[in-house]
Amino acid sequence: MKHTKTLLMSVVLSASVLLSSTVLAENHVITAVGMKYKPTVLKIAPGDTVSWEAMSIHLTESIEGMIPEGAEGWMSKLGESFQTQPLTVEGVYFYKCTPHWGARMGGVIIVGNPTNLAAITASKPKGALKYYVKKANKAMK
Ligand SMILES: [Cu+2]
Repeated sequence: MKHTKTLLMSVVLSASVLLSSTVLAENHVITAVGMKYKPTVLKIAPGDTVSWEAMSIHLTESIEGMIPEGAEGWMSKLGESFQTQPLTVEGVYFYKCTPHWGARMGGVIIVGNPTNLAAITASKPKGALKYYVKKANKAMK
């Protein structure tokens, strides 16, 4: 009897551990407002996903060389309510709305530790990218 109870407890325990790791992965929503993404800087945990809403004339595209090494980039279609795969590689992901990048429409997602931010900052990016790198560093202070 006592053995059965212990066994049951361990089954319940492992089931809840499994469940919590699934439940803890969150989706975070970024909304296009005018020519801006809100929030502009988003901090999430590894394994979380991000989606974009109110995209009407916008899209989201990760910027080549501006995401962590080994991470997969993305590119949505114009107007699409896009959702990323779980972002499992820690670091900083810069993205842009390609048609409105000239108007600086973009943002930054920080997944866990910003492993690649120092190197990106040291590369002295220009223009809109410089603006978002500054924002990312500010968010980490
Ligand atoms: Cu746009």
